[in-house]
Amino acid sequence: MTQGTPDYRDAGLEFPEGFVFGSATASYQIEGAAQEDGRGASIWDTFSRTPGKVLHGHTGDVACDHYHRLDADLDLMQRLGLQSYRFSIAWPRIQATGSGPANDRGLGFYSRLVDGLLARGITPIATLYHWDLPQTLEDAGGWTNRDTAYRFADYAHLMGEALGDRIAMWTTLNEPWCSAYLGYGSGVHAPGVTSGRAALTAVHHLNLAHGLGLTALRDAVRKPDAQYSATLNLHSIRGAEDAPEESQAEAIRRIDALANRAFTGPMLRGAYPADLLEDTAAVTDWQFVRPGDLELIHQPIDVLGVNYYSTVTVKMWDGVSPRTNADGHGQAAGSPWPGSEHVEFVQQPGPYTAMGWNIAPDGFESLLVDLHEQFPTLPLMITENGAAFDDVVIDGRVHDPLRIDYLRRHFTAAHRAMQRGVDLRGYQVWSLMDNFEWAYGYTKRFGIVHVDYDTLERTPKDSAHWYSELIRTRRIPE
Ligand code: IFM
Repeated sequence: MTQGTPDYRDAGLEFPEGFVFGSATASYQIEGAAQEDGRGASIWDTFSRTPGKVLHGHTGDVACDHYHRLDADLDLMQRLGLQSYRFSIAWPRIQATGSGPANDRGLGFYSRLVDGLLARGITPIATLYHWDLPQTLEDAGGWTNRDTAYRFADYAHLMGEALGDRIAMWTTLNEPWCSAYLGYGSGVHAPGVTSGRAALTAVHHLNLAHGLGLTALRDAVRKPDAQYSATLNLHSIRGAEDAPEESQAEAIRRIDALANRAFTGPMLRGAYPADLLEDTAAVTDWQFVRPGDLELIHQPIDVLGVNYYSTVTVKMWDGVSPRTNADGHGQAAGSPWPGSEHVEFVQQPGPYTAMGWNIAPDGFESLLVDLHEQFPTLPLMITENGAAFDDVVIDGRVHDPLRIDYLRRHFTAAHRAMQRGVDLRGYQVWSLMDNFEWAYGYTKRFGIVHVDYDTLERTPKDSAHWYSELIRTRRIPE
């Protein structure tokens, strides 16, 4: 914290009635049962089996075995007092190859999940795409192929028909930044492509999938009060103080264009930012944007989902200091910043989580306030926030004071943002349980519930009890 910055440990702050407290997970990270009931292969099945891509060769084959432990996990959510549960649907469970009729056994699982939530008084929030693209679609080009957006719309329609009578809030995509830039740019995520042009092509087709998917959902859903959203991991960007002001401003503008406005522009304003097109002109001519696409993408949404973990600090590379990749996503052969590879991500002051990400609740508050200023009438929902730490079970308990402190400070930041006028509707803590953390395999624990990967036993951590108390009282506990 710099001098004069609050420590974000205010006690007793109260959240308003109607604010929805929940927790989040994603299909590939928890379900397991990777070959069961007609599920097809996803790009993460392929990627995790490719030597060297995921730490220790971990895969999602078993994960938390949530697929087989559904009822017990639902009971756990109820015991914790969750008011909402944000989960994602594995597209290859519904359409093994990414097209064609829906697989009834796949639908059956999500139908039981939704019914189980409703029976326990927990509001279902469903994400259609949290990175597990059917491998067959990737074989045809994945998100670099325009057709994938149309396949996504068909899948969205199937889900709207099947669950549209019960889902309270739909999210089209989770963090398309990761799908595009980590999947096709740096290659640290599936499918592991390293091409700036492919990454930007994927950005557009993901945006198109969002628009087409929303339209298809709206067409199929028979629940008039259902809400529609997309979830973005918007970057909270700071300038490196040791750099000249122009260097900071230029670096911030470039990263903001690639990370944030490449999505908020088309989705919320109906246009790609002119500076994004200029910055990336040497990488692509954006001819993949066809006439009429922006109208298709620019669909009304009810809520914008925001995922926040930490900040990034940038300056223009001065040719002297070694280029670091301190953005928390690891070193990679390719770049996740097409056209702006000369922006330097500098080491940020701690403290850090086990991911090496800096803990910065002030960056959270400013991101929310900034979003509200840009889109004053758009309600927001925190669809992910949380932290990984190296937790251990001792005598049946997991003491995780660092996670409690992280959550306390970020709930405080969210509350402060609300005091400044931000229309924040709820908060889904990442994650309900420890799970498969993508390229890090099972080595990073984000859960408020500990999972023993040998026995698959669940143990609520101290943070889970702390969160239960927050939900029960609507006040940040002392
Ligand atoms: O685990 C991920 C999640 O799948 C997407 N958002 C960030 C989390 C932590 O890295």
